[in-house]
Amino acid sequence: MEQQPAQEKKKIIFSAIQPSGTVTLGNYFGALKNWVSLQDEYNCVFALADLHTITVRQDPAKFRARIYEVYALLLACGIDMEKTLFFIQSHVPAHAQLAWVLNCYTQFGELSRMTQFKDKSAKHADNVNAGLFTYPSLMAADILLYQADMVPVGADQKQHLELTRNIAERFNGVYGNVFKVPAPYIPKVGARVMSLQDPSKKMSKSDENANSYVAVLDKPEVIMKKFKRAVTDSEAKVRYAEGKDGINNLMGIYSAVTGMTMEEIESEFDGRGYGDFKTTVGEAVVEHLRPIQERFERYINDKAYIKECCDKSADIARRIAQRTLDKAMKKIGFVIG
Ligand code: ATP
Ligand code: LTN
Repeated sequence: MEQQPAQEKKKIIFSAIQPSGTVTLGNYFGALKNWVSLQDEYNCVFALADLHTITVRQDPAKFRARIYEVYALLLACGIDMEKTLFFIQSHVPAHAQLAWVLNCYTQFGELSRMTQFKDKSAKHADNVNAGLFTYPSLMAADILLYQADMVPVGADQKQHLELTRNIAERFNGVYGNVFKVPAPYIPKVGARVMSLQDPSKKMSKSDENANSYVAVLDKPEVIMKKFKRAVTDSEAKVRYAEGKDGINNLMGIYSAVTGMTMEEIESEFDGRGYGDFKTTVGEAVVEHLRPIQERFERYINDKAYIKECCDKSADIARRIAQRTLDKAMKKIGFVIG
């Protein structure tokens, strides 16, 4: 048998989150918790995708505060600056530059087929801007600049990743091997958290009804209140079954927090009512989030530290990204200064 090289090179993972609202339990269990667990096995590159966020109009003061908030929260969740590159997208100009280049290798028809574009333009009919339309080329630039092997994304972003692969293959087809073609990363355990008010919809930070989501930074009493108000059904039996979306969702959350299986949860609540169940789930979530909230308080009150983390990681990201940008531009025929 062939011997493995002593130092197998770690694969590169890229992902990003937008500072577009308060981070929810859905973002946490669906994405962030998974990011944290990937940091040992992979070379992780994570970005705060602030350039993407202005495709929807933002209030400047709130936007600025939200960028710091989400950055500090990710550190509090366990993103480790010693292992991982975690930077703010707009601090690395190559993202916008490569996005422009890739726009010229992306077809109008391809962008028109993106379901997120169709959904968001219906939702913000008064502001269907060109950025909303070319959002996927910027996302492709994010990923391709770091030669990422894999990209963990939720179902809603799969189509964008597929387009990224097509753009990369098209570019490579013309100019040779410039970009690594990234694969989707399917997490071993992935939780899809549904809205507490309408469990047929995913929990979403942009939902107008704040009772439909639990924010990672919600105060304990708010979390308890939201769980108490969660929509259930009239059977009054804690069991995982079709047609019991509300209870299934609460069981999913409880399972994500405690690591218990559905069967274990069913037997814990055998003979107990929904009120009791909701209180237990709420308390478990509060306890799970408590250390994250405590760490968040420390980080958010230490702006100097946050700034230092952003600056350091942006320096490194700029170097890596520039290398790929130069390579791509040289191939096209640009004169590199
Ligand atoms: P918006 O409401 O603005 O669309 P969002 O809450 O859906 O925002 P995104 O910023 O689009 O969140 O997603 C960030 C990450 O969180 C993505 O990887 C996405 O797949 C994941 N995610 C978002 N909502 C959920 C959810 N309810 N369950 C599991 N994962 C989720
Ligand atoms: N569009 C993504 C955020 C995002 C992203 C990326 C995810 C921006 N660039 C690159 C993966 C890879 C979202 O809104 N969830």
